Amino acid sequence: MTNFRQSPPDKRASSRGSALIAILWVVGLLSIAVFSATQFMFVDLEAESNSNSMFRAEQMADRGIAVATDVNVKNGDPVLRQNFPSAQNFFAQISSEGERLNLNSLLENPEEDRMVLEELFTRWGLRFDQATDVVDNLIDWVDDDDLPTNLGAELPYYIGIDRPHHPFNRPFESLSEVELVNGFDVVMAINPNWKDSFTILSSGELDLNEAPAELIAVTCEVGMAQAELLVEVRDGLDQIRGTDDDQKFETVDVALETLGIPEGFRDRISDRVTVEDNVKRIISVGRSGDVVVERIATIQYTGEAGQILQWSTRRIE
Ligand SMILES: [Ca+2]
Ligand SMILES: [Ca+2]
Repeated sequence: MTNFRQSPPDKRASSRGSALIAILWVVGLLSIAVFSATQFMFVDLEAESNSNSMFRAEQMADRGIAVATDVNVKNGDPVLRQNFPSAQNFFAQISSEGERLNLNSLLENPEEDRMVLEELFTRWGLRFDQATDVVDNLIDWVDDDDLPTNLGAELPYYIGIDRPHHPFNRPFESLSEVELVNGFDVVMAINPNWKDSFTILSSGELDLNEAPAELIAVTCEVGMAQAELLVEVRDGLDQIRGTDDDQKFETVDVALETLGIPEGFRDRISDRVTVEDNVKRIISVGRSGDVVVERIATIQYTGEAGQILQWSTRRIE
């Protein structure tokens, strides 16, 4: 009897137990479903927040460019660095496009100016005969004839290597085109950052108020010690270019005198240099939260009016 009486409650307990397990399963499955849905929602929200941050960072960078394009604003002016709520800020810098060598200008008068390129390439580590060959090829790429310069490469040579549409026989339209020139790969191999020394957007001359010592030395046909001395004088006490204490040269003649070039030799150099290029490069970095964007605008000024020559954007962080 005792066993009989005890038996039904056990069955009820067992069926209640099974129901409980079933409910726990359902709750478990629901939790997984809710968790997954929430996860999808988080991923969506995160993607939306990233694209918002990207948009805001670009807006910040644009503000920097807008401020820096005011011709009265110079490097070091506090307006070029501004902070805003919600971890948003920008920092803009202005530099002269003439701080680099204008490759098209140097190839316009190869008789006078080819030595600038040969000197630079040998300084980077090419043998003189290698440098001469590369410069011959560069000249032939842009000159409008089909006659090889010394051992240069013109149409017949490129046909021979199955490139019948080269050379272009016109000035370079981008620095990427330079990589197509026969033999230029030796320059790229010896200096992968070669593009940092060149431009095709400047007015033409090297800006002695902004160029690095190496480019001043090869352009002005002086030693590195003389070029470094000019940079030391120019960059002021803090030795940083683009700050308040810079000693900018007012005239090319004064700069060439500082380089120790005798008066009689200055004429042949002065065509290659300037102390002010009206083409400026503005680099503006905008941040919104964790997203950082760099915009570069190259702008040509006529008086206070600027015309954008090139515009690029990249995400840094
Ligand atoms: Ca040619
Ligand atoms: Ca030629």
